[in-house]
Amino acid sequence: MPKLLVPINLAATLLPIALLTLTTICVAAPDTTAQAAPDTKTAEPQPAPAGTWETIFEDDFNGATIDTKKWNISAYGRDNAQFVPANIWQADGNLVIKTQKETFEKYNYTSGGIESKGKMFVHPDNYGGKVRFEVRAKLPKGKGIWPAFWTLQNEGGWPPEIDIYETLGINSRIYMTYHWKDVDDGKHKQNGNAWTPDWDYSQDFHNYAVVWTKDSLQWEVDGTVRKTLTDPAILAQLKDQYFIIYTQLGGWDGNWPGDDAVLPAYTYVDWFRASKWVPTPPATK
Ligand SMILES: [Ca+2]
Repeated sequence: MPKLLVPINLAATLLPIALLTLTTICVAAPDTTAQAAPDTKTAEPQPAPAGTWETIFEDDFNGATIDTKKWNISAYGRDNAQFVPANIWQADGNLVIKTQKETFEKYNYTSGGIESKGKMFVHPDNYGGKVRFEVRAKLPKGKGIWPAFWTLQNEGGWPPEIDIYETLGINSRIYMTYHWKDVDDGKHKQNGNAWTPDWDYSQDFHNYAVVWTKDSLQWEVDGTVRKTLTDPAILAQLKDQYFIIYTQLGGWDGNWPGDDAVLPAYTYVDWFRASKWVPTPPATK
């Protein structure tokens, strides 16, 4: 590459805001090394291209009622609880999910959830190759409680599945998992990690997100990457994904049976957003 003729202090000033412009300047500068021996060095690492996240779907949960143009309200029994619409509502700018001890048919507990099947779903192929989905939530704690923000195929079938967060009420870990079908025998496989923050997810709101490209899934908590899965072969199973926000009872690692004394428990979700990555066009002269 020709020698950069921009003073270093000026370059440092411009670098964060005009990398692409600088690249243009670099290429256009007079080549004072033309007579030198060929440069056999390997290419320098380049910064990630600049760009912005643009919202595809969002819900700030600030209205008086749940927006059923965006969400279906869950009303089915699953694992240890029946989901009932009465347990989910909006108040004080949040989606609220109540999980309680209450008999409903064969279930001894009720809880609630929303899901966006047929209403809000994404695939990176339809949004420039890179999408991100995120919620800001405050999650309940206590033995037996199992909140999750996760995705399923809009066309139906399982797996695959992306679990952006799951928590078990018995510990402080954030579980981040991908589920898929083995490419050889079709059996369910999963790849999960549990990250333990130095804060308590039940004490405040935190942001939980996944960035999805055809090559990788990247889990973020409060904007920091906590898990990356790079495997295009198994990620190719993902079709359009819709979103589920709910609180279940159960889980693993001894979280069930639960402790009735921690109920009722409340999950709060401040907002949900799905975005697409839009690279900044190269600067032109
Ligand atoms: Ca809100």
